[in-house]
Amino acid sequence: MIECYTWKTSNGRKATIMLEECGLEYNLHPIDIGKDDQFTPAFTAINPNSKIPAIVDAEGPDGKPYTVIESGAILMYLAEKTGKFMPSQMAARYEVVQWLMFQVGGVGPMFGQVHHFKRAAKEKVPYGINRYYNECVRLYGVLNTRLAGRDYLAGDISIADFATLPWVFRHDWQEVDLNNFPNVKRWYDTLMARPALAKGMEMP
Ligand SMILES: N[C@@H](CCC(=O)N[C@@H](CS)C(=O)NCC(=O)O)C(=O)O
Repeated sequence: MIECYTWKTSNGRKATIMLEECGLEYNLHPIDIGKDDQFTPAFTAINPNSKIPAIVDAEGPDGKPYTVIESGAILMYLAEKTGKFMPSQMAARYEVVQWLMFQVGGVGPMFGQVHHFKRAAKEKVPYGINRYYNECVRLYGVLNTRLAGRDYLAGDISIADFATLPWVFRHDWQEVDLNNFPNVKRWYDTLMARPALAKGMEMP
């Protein structure tokens, strides 16, 4: 059994999407980051970085409980555990890893800053809003080009798609019109129509 500590955020949803898509059994532990649950001693014992998501796999690699923090690492761990959503052939696998890293190092942090400056910041900071919004729109353009003539980001559907989807889900928060990125929109609609993925989005 897997214990999943998460909340209804873009990073948090990656874990439940993957658990649902893999058909794994798990117990959901909501960590309400709005109420600072991430700073409790019980949770920091699991993730000393005080961020969701995190999982604890009772049947880890050596048959012992194993903790995984960082959403990208959780996706890779579950892909390796199940043999799903990441190819074994090296070139294909690294294509998935590249687009996973593109999300973890680019889409996540930049889109996250757009959310902050447009929605959360107590003062309106035009420099911050413009800087991150422009980078966000640029990244949508990269995704749109990548998805031209492709169903998914890297070969078959993979953890790269599961990592990116919950960030694109917030296009309204980013004030980005998906109609301006038709390949992203097609990809987004295809993924959102998957029952397991939709359940993973709802779970936290
Ligand atoms: N690099 C981390 C980032 C995780 C992260 O930023 N999680 C946010 C929610 S999306 C969080 O826990 N925020 C609570 C806080 O910063 O106090 C990952 O990918 O798992």
